[in-house]
Amino acid sequence: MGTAVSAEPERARAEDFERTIAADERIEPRDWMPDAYRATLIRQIAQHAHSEIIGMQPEANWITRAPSLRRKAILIAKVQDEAGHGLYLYGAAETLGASRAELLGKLHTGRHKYSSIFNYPTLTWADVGAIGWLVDGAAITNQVPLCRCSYGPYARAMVRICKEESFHQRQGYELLHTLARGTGAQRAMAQDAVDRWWWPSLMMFGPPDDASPRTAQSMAWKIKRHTNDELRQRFVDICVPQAEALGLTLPDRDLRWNEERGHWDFGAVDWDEFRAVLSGGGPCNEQRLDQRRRAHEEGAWVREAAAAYAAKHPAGADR
Ligand code: FAQ
Repeated sequence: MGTAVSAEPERARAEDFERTIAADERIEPRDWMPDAYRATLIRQIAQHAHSEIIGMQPEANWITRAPSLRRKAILIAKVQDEAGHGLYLYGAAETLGASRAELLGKLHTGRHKYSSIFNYPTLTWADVGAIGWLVDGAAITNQVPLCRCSYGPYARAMVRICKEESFHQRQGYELLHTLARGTGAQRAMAQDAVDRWWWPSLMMFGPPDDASPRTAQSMAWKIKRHTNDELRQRFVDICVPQAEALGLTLPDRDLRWNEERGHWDFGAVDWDEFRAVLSGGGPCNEQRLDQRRRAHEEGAWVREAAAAYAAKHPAGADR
């Protein structure tokens, strides 16, 4: 009897959840949700937030060496935007009951992943352009569908993030466009950057569909709207004509228009490299995490001062 009484509201709440998902409406923080849905969102949003703040490092490497004041100002603004994206995303994860301190702890101890792409080095100024064009381009392709994610706070954070990412993508494209029309050495630098960033950008979409353990359930919950391979293909289709317009080549001999499919065929991604980077063996994994931990430790006094200020001035007290 006792079980029947407590199981009934539980079943009704689960049905309500399923109805909301089926109707393409949003789940909000106070709504009931299955534990696994909550855990999946915390995992994905946290990995995304970590990627934004770790992703500040490769580009920040070029702030002091940007070739003009205008380029420096643009780059500083972009890197600041990435910090803001991290903030919105940690905020969205907090609505699910995961504190920022706990999530950062998991990043710093290697228990949480961040995007594989940020474990590659930025060797030349052209890398800033290649990151904007390809990495932000891949991020937008992946993230625009997340604006329709079933979890309200994540979907709303993504709307603003995508607007900013689209500005980032254009600045990268414009930077490469300038280099591609510059001296022979500048053109060669742009081409070299595209050669190095192309394949890692394709890896950003995650493993192929037949090796992606999370996709089926995340699509059933309408967290993901497309599979990893669908989005990877969309990205390739967008990039090929853009590369042509830039006058740069993509480093893939198998790129060929497939009339029947209406898409570009492309070569095999090196999934061994992807797995190696994910398990800590990329060129910069160690450097990125060391730098992140150091920044966190050096920022301790700022967090303490902010907490002391907040304790003295409770929200709304001075209004
Ligand atoms: N790197 O079954 P799936 C940016 C993990 S933001 C590392 O396919 P899922 C902006 C995956 O988490 C870039 N790990 O998993 C910017 C899972 O791990 P787990 C970040 C990866 O979740 C630009 C396991 O492999 N964007 O760039 C990667 O359904 C410039 C199995 O994979 C987001 O996070 C990878 N590439 O699909 C900032 C977008 N791929 O937890 C600065 C939101 C997969 O089971 C400068 N996230 N994994 O141990 C997503 O859309 C999804 O989580 C996917 C993966 C598509 C990344």
